[in-house]
Amino acid sequence: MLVKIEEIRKAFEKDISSVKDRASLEELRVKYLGRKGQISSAFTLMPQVPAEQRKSFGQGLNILKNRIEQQYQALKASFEETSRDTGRIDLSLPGRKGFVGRKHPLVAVADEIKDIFRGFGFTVEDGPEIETDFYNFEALNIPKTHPARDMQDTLYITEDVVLRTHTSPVQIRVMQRQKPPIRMIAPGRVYRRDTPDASHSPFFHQVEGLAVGKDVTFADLKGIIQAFAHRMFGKDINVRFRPSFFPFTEPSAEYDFSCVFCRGEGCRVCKHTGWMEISGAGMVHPNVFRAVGIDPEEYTGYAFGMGIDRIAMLKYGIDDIRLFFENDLRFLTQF
Ligand code: 2NL
Repeated sequence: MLVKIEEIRKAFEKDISSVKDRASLEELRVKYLGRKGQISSAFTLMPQVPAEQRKSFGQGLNILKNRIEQQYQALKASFEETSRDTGRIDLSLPGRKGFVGRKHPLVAVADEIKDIFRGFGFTVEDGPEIETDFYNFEALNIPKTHPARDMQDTLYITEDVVLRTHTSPVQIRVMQRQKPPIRMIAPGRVYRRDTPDASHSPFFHQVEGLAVGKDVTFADLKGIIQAFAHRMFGKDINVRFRPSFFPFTEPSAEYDFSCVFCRGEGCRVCKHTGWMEISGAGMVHPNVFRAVGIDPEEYTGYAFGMGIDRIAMLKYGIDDIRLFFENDLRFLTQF
């Protein structure tokens, strides 16, 4: 009958050597250690074993049962260990790509402009997009007869309430509540009554800057605009100022940057002038100071504007402002 034990041992050795996964290991356990498995059924043969062999048969079968148990447990443990990297979850596979959002190009450019001016010691301020006639026009020395006040150009909510046409009202509010020195920018959305085309949109984005102090000069204005151009587009960009007129500045100027595409050589984009118009600037008009209770005999200041949409179009080479507002993912995912 000891031959029977030897048969089970050999069969087990053979079977265990072909176990490749958890399923075949489980089959092995059922076959040898299960309730109706090889070991259990061998024990049921005990009564037929001759009395003198019964003891050693029982002992031999118990030893075999323990060995099978041990080998089974060892193999099971080794499967559990390797399952961490080769089991059902393969951690070496590349992850599934999630949809990650990104900054809208206008937000990216606005953030860049804000960072540059923060570096020059300017604060970043904001204010309401719905303004009264006083903040949007009157305090800025814009006369009642000025074309900007025309229903053709401005979006009116009531006779006295408008969608702001520039971010200047933010500067007016800061000057009302804060004593000079002031160095600030006001970025934000502005509105005009315009029919949309490649270069017009009924809303767009502007940054205005303002510096007020005891002896702020036009040279300071030129220095800041020059330094901004260098930071934004590179050290080889030149800046020029041309005389102009605005009711809220005196003197007033328009300023140009050398073309960011041909770097001033002349190309199709700059119409072979080497220059690109950016916006306007000037020294704050005494009437603006009077409207906010700052003494124009004691203080001077400069102010400037720039279009965020325009700068973003130049930076990325975009030829239609409407692309910024359509939110077509084919456009937005390029940035
Ligand atoms: C432009 C460019 C400009 C200002 C904005 C300003 C603001 C205050 C006082 C004086 Cl509170 N000026 N802003 C000045 C010059 C130009 O924007 O071309 N606007 C028509």
